[in-house]
Amino acid sequence: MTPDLWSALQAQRIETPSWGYGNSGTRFKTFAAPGAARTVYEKIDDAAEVQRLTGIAPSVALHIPWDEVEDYPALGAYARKQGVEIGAINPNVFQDDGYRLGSVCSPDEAMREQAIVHLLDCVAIMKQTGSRDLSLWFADGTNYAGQDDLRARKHRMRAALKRVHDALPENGRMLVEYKLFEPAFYATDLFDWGAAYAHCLKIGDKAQVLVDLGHHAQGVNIEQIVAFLLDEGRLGGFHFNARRYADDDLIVGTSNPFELFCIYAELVGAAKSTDDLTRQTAESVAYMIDQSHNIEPKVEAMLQSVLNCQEAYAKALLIDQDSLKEAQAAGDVLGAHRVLQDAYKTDVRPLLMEWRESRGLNPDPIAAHRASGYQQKVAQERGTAQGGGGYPEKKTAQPV
Ligand code: PSV
Ligand code: MN
Ligand code: MN
Repeated sequence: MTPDLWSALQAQRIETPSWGYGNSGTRFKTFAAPGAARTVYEKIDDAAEVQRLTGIAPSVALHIPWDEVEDYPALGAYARKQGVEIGAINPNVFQDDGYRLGSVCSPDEAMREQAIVHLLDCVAIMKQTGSRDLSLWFADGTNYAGQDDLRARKHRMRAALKRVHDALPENGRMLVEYKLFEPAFYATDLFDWGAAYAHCLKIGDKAQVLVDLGHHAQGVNIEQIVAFLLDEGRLGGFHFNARRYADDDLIVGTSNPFELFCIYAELVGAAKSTDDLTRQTAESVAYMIDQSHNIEPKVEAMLQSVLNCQEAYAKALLIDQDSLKEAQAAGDVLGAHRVLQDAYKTDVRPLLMEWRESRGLNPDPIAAHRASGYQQKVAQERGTAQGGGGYPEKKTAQPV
């Protein structure tokens, strides 16, 4: 293994989401899992278990108010004691009854203000937790043509984003997430990367686009979006997960391993770019998982996701960049493709085992987790909590 490859693996980071450790489900049923985290402290404990075993998941994203506490510096200290940091802050402007017609895009000015106040409260929390990123996802949209004025809603979104942007801390960023549909089924206010990007451009330098792998139409080339945003200096981060149909939030890389590899290939390429903006953008990307589990054991599922990201990244690092450029310049269509395939088809598992051993980690984190008794221990201590903890109401509605 070359020193470059070794240090790149050493520097890889994946942030796990607090909401992935609590009970969550579909709108038909939430299956209560023995040992599922019930509080933000237990979510941090689980995130710390993932970090202990993988060594590349040193932070956990919070969702407010699900993870609300009185004293954030104390929560940060608790997290650090367990071995992780508090990462991105995710506001929640989609669960209050008043948000029936939207939050920052609602036709009701009072609701817009309520949403903006919550977003600003979350900026204040970032300052206490030392978080760099505010991750913004809005459920705003409409269900029927004519329901609301689409241009007026765009203006309301712009005004809200601008206010929040201007309140961000010096080195803070807002990551603007888009999603094709759901819960709105006619129009979503931030419906695709172009809409998010256009807002970011007008709002300011601290606004960047967040790409959630589950938020696109079938067949969309996500790696091309990634390449475009990297080149424009506006790729802020990822929410990694896997999907087959809609926003399935499944374990990363399970149904889309080649897509995940191609995304990492773009990031590796951009990190080597001679263009300063592209390179710096690639270096600042926030790699986060956005996943929620209905039937899977939660910590093990998160481990699997982190490890799949590591494998995809390791493969992308193996791409022979010189041969790739040569084949591309020569117009060698399949030669160039085979350079990618060579890397993709390499079994990197032995290499990653070697890397883990060199860091004093168990070469097989999943087996180590299973053998550790962690799951049995938390099941005993925490019992089987009914209902939420992750997506307490959002994904736990009664069957329709
Ligand atoms: C809803 O689609 C969602 O899954 C978004 O991806 C957010 O990032 C996440 O919930 C947390 O609010
Ligand atoms: Mn997301
Ligand atoms: Mn989502």
